[in-house]
Amino acid sequence: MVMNNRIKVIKGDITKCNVDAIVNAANTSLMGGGGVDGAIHRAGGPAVLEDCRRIVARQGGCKTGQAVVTTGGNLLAKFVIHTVGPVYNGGKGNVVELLKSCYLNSLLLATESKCKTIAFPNISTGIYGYPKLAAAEIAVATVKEFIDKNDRIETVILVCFDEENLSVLM
Ligand code: AR6
Repeated sequence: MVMNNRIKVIKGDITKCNVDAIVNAANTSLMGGGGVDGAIHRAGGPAVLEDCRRIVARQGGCKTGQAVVTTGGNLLAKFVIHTVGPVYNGGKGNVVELLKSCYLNSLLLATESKCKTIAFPNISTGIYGYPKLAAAEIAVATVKEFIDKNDRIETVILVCFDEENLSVLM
C-alpha cells in the first residue's frame, strides 16, 4: 500500500508501544471485552476502567464511530483513545463512513490532547468481522488525508497483530 513517511506499519502488540496515545477498538459499553480491548485493559490496569466508568456516567458509553480519551494507566502511552468500530455484518449500513469516523475522531482527540505520536490497531477487523483489505484501505486513506492537513501529529503507527493485516498493509 502506498504510504506516507509519517505513517509506519509494524507487527506487534499495541500495549507495548511507546507513543503518546494508543487507540483501543472498544465497544459501546466502554467496559472492556476481548481482543485488543481486553489486552489494553489488562495492561493499562484499573485506572483505565475508572476513567471509562466516569465517561459512561457522564455520557452513557460511546457510539459507533465516536471516540473518547482516558488515561493510559500503567501503559507507556499517556492516553488511550477508545473508539468503537462498526460490526461489518455483510457491509450493510454505513460501515465505510463509520470506520472512517473512528480514525478521524481518534486523530482529532489526539491533537486536542497534544499528542505527537499515536498507534492504531486494525479497528473492526477482529471480532467485528470487517474484511482486512477494505479496512486497511480506509485506515490509510483517512490517516493520510488527516496528517496532510495537520502537522502537529508527527507519526502514526498502524500496529498489526496478525499476519493477514500486516500483509495487506505492506
Ligand atoms: N495489539 C494490537 N492488535 C491486536 C491486539 C494487540 N494486543 N490484540 C488483537 N489485535 P478486535 P474489533 C488485533 O477483535 O474487531 C472486543 O471484544 C486483531 O488481530 O480486538 O474492533 C471489543 O470489546 C484485529 O486485527 O476488535 C468489542 O466488543 C484487531 O486487533 C469487539 O472486540 C481488532 O480486533 C471489537 O471488535
